[in-house]
Amino acid sequence: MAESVPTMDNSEEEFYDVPDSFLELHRGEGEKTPPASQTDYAPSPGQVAALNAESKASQSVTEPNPPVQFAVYQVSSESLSLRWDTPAGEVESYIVTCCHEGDVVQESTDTNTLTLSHLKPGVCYSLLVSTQLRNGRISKPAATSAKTKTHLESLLEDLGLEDRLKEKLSLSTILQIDKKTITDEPPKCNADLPWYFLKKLMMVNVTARNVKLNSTNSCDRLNPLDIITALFLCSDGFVRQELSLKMSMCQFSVPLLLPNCDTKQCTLMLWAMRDIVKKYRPQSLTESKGFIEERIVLSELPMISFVRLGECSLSKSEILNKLLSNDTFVHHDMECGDSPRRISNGLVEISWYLPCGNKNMDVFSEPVAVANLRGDIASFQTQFSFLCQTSAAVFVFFDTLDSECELLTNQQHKTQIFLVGNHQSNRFSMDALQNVAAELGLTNNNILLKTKQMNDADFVKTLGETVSNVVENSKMKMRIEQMADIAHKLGILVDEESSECQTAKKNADAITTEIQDILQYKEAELPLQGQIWKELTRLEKEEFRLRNVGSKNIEDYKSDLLLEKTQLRKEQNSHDISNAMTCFINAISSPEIERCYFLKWMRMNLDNVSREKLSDLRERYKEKCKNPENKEEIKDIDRQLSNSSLGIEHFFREMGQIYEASLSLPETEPSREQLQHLPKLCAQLLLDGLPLELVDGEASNIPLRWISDVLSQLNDLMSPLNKILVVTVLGVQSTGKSTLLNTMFGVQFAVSSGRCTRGAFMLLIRINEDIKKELNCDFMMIIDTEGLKSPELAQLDNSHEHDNELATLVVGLSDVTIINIAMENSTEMKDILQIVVHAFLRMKEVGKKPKCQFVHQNVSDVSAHEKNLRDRKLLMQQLNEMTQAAAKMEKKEENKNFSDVMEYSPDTGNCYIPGLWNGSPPMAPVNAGYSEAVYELKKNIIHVLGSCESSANDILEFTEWMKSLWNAVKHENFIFSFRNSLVADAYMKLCTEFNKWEWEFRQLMYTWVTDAETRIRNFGTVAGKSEISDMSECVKQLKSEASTILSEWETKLLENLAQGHVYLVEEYKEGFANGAKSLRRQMQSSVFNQLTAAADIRNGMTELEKIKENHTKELEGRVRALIEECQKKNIQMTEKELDEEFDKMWTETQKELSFEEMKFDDIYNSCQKKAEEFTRCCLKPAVEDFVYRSLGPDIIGEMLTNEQFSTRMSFQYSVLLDLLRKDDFENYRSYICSYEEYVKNWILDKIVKRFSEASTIFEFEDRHVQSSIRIINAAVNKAKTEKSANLESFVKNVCQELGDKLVISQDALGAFMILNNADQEQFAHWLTECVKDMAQVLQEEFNETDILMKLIQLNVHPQKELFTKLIGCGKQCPFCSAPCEAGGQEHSEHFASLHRSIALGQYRCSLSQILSTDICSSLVITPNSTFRCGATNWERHHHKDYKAIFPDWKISPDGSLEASDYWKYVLAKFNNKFAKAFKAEPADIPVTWNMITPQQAEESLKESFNIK
Ligand SMILES: Nc1nc2c(ncn2[C@@H]2O[C@H](COP(=O)(O)OP(=O)(O)OP(=O)(O)O)[C@@H](O)[C@H]2O)c(=O)[nH]1
Ligand SMILES: [Mg+2]
Ligand SMILES: [Zn+2]
Ligand SMILES: [Zn+2]
Repeated sequence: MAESVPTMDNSEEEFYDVPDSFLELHRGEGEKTPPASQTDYAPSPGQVAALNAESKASQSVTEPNPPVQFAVYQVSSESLSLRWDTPAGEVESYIVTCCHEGDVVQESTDTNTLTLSHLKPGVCYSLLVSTQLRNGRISKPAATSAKTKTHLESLLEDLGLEDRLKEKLSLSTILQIDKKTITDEPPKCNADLPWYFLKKLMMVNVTARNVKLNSTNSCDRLNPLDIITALFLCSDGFVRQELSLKMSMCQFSVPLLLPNCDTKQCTLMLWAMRDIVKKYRPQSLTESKGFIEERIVLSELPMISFVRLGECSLSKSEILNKLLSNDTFVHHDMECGDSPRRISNGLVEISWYLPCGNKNMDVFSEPVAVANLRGDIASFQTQFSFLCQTSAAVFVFFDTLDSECELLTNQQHKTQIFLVGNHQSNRFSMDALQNVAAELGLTNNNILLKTKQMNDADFVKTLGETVSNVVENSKMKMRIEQMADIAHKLGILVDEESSECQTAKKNADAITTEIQDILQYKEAELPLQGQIWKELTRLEKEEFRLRNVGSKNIEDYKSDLLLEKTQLRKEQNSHDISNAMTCFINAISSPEIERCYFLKWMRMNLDNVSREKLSDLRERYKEKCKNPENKEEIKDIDRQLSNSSLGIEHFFREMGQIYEASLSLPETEPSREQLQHLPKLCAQLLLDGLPLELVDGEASNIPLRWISDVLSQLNDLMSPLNKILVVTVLGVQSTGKSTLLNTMFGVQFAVSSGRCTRGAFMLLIRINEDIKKELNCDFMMIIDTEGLKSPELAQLDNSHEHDNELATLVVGLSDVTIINIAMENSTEMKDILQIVVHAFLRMKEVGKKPKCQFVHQNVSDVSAHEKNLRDRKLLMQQLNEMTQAAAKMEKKEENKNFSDVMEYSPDTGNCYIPGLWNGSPPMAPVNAGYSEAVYELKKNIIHVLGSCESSANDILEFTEWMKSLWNAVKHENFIFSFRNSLVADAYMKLCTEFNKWEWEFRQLMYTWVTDAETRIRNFGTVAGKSEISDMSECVKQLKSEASTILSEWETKLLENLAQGHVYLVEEYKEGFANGAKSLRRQMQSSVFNQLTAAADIRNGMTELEKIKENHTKELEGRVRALIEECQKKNIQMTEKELDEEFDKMWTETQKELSFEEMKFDDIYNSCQKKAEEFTRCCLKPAVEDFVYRSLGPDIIGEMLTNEQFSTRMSFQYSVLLDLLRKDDFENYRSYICSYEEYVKNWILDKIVKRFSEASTIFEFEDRHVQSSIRIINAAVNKAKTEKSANLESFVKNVCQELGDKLVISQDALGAFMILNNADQEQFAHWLTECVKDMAQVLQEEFNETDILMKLIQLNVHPQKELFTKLIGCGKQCPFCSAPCEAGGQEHSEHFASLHRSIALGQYRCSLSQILSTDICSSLVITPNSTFRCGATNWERHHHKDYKAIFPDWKISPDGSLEASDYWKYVLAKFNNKFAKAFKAEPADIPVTWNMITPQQAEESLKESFNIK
């Protein structure tokens, strides 16, 4: 410290008062040093407690004020920065005092900030600041305190890891995909460095340690060792394992003893290293080409340690690197290796030298561990002791030795000490060396000196020989596991001491120590997955494939299969849950950390158990596979491999079987209930990042219920963040697929040297918030698959089918499929491509479009991309050929090129990756080029995923895909069997949408036609408005108007179709578009016809009216004459006389004109009567007519809002469900035998039900009545303003206004017009009144008419319209008569969701008359079943080739086996009645049909029609 000043209790008190609170805090403590103890108020690191910085209000003006807002604003390990605000008064300067345990520093300044430096790290200081005025007076101090950072804290803060000491980094954090993953930006600040290192290391990039900021400021640079130490300190056990594993793959040294410079404790990194497995070939195995594969912490190896005493001019690490010929250790000549180490002194690193069995290459012929202590042994004696007790030899590097070498001489150990000095160092003293050597009893052999004559290479060689010597002769060999005991004795912690880790270990050991013989163990402890599960798989597939149906009746055969399955499930249930499984399930039910430790222990233990046997087998397998001649041997090894492999997947597989079997127990069975939580448990593990087996590669099957339930639980756990994107890898076996995924995503799929991955595994990776939007998903699912076999190998075990199934499944599940190709073997590649292309073709046919990425491995030339242009062309050509072949097989020959199947560009769709190892294993590090190329691929894949047009699938959709893909895969014919509820859903949505658009359009056209008809009917009358005098001209105009509207609509509908959500249903789009076009044509001709018809009628009417008009004129003339005559005669006639006279004349005239009756009786009536007459005779009928014309579309519209009528499918569903509920034979009979009539009645019934009580119809009517009244009133008002000459023209004006909407009978009007001279004003007044009354009368009338009566009177008949709409094309299944449900007007294929027994189509055996139970959806997949009918010219024809006879029908086999339960139930129930009705013998009902309950029937209906 700069300067020591008297402590605070001196007599300077008169200058300043210590604030009360400050005193209070320290009351009772040592008077001399007020802040003697920090414990009771020391703020936590980095925090600052401002104790009191307020000045007292009572201070007089002359009293100096202490500074205000005094605070510490920056803290480092050796400095504190303070600041304060100027108080009132004339301030000259400030005095800052800093003290800790009697050390006091005082500094003065005239600014408002001060940085105190050269402080001690991790110490709490009391801080005071006082103001000094010009007059020399000094204020009371403001006070605070602060703790400087420790070295560790300060480094962690620089790295942005300060919170991670407590809350450790976990795997899910470091593996998540975030923005940094794809941006590839260099680190910008220190806090970027650990992430940068992690990102690179997780991709096993050997450049990971080159962590340098772009800044030139060298004091900013951090030593890589500090970063590594910091990361280990901040990581949990699982991340540490991952770090160690990846570092050792890079051939970096890994921490053996990890120091903590704060606590001075170090920890043995035993757990962290447990995952490292190494393979090598000692000299003894060179001949036999054998090798040893071992978990390195369990290998008994000699360890050679290298330490330094004092300063040393030789670079120990550099020399070691030369010795091991790898960049194993960070040293000062590496990037940032010369930056000062802040926390990594005391670190002991370890690395291994492993021979490859080649004398010329191996530095040491036996494996050896090399340890390296960072820092001076004088400062790290614990570490040094540890090394002395564990190593075969310790090499001590030094420059100077003095007699105080107690450090060396005091050690109690058996290790050999070697002294390594540099003769050239000027501090070197031979005498001291000899003294120490004598003290230690060392011979010359134990002293290595680098002399002037030696260059580095010579020196390294000498060193190497010495080490070799030790290695060959030392008995001191030790497993790292054993070092834990020594660590304990020395007070060194061991990283697996936590109780979670220990309990987990105990649990795992309890299971695995029981394992003696793997095959026997599996049979005893994991019995459900053995032969039973394989047999179940066979039955499941046979249920769909029906290969062995032979001459049996199919439905009986299927029923038998079902019984067999039930029996096997029973057998599974008869096993008690084994001991091992009970332990296993208990252990994975423990809390998260313990569970993770347990699974890791299990994995390692099982690996150890099976390694010995397997690695040898795998190697032999690989060897034999090179030559497929060795068929029998390969087959045998393969079987052995499968028998003796045992991993945790077997335990999960067993769990799945236990669960699935339990589902066949009654729901209330306790043993079933106890297992209900298993899926959730497993879902949790998936979220933890554990790979879960999707396809069991041994049985070649997916336990569908188990996996679906796990995924459904997963969905619940994740919701609402449940969107996923799926990446899959496919390729030839053992071509590094798992390695590729592991490198790409930092994950741990099983990797090995032989055939290793079986089936398919899925794993979840979190997507970080910062790119969720871009990727539109929350998790990425990665699926690793078992290698596809080449056909030669596939023949051996019929695995070709398995390969095909697997490829189809995973391609169908993924958004991006990586196709891994090892270039060197192009025939193999071709065979695999065939499988893959096939899978892609199938996906295209079912509406899913995955993207693909070809990866060519082992291509290291920089010019690869250029050079391989030709290869890419060749690949393209081959892909095209394969597409054609696949298309032919799937009977989809329209696919000619690969690009027809999928979007693929040879340029961007290919990626070249150099070989994995840089050199020859085991000492080869991963090739940086490999890692970089994989990183490019990763970025590319993420980019492709980001631009995926498909909306991200959520977990439930994924599950749906998985189920439907796998069910289709179980069939012989995939495309033809594929049924997916998502596709069905999308199709249904499209139908619903289309129907809505269509209805909107129809409604529009109904209204338009009604209006047009009104216009035509009013044409040429007083109500006619048209300027055109020629009717044909008018019709022409209307037609062109109609065409315009129709065209507009057609365009709009086509646009709607193009924009609508058409993912998955693209193939149907065309059909809908055609439907729209044909609909337009139909509508056009119908509209034109209606217009022409209306015009024809109108023309006829005009003729008639002309005649009538003449007659009326005649009549009117005569009446006038009569009246005139009377007037002339001046005869006062009574009313009666007049009537008589009038009647006389009337009869005469009528006779003359033969004209029908006309009423003139109210000629003289009042305006009121006239108005009433006009209303009753002209307006009311017109309004009534208007209402009835409008009601039809209203009713249809209302009915269509009902789900049942929205699409043909939901209509069928509703009818069938209704039948089931009614449970009445006659209804079924009527539905089956007179389908159309039944459906018509059903619809009518629904309409009547809907409108008989509801007020809806009244609302419709009233709406139209009211709107009519509104326009009538408006017309009257308008006419009033027009000042008509007489009542006739007034009425004409009114009628003309109404002409657009109402058709007023010309007859009635003509009659009304005669002799009318009422007063207009009065008339108008009364008219308005009458119209009001009319509304009421109409409403009453409507109310009295029942719906059936109304329906008859409507112009548009809802029941007919609905029927036409819902019956669709009207086609029925040629086998079972199930009605077609395809949407759209013109569909290319008819289909029905639910087929039925052909018994219901009255099919029977011609001999026995027994009804046939066969169902057409089964018949079409039955190998040998045949039919004959008119269409085949009564020739026999295979059902499965029905397409040749009925090309426009698509009869899908049942998606699930339960789908046809509905009709099975019906036939079983009414068998006798049907037989009687059909005059046949009852069908032989298969046993299982009788067990179907009405609930199951209903379920099956829901499933078939995809109703949730
Ligand atoms: N020489 C070399 N070896 C590699 C390369 N990629 C992977 N390997 C090694 O090949 C072996 C098999 O790798 P895996 O990743 O298990 O191969 P896989 O394709 O997943 O194998 P299966 O799942 O059994 O079909 C491992 O020992 C890898 O280390 C490479 O590019 N070059
Ligand atoms: Mg693999
Ligand atoms: Zn059918
Ligand atoms: Zn159809």
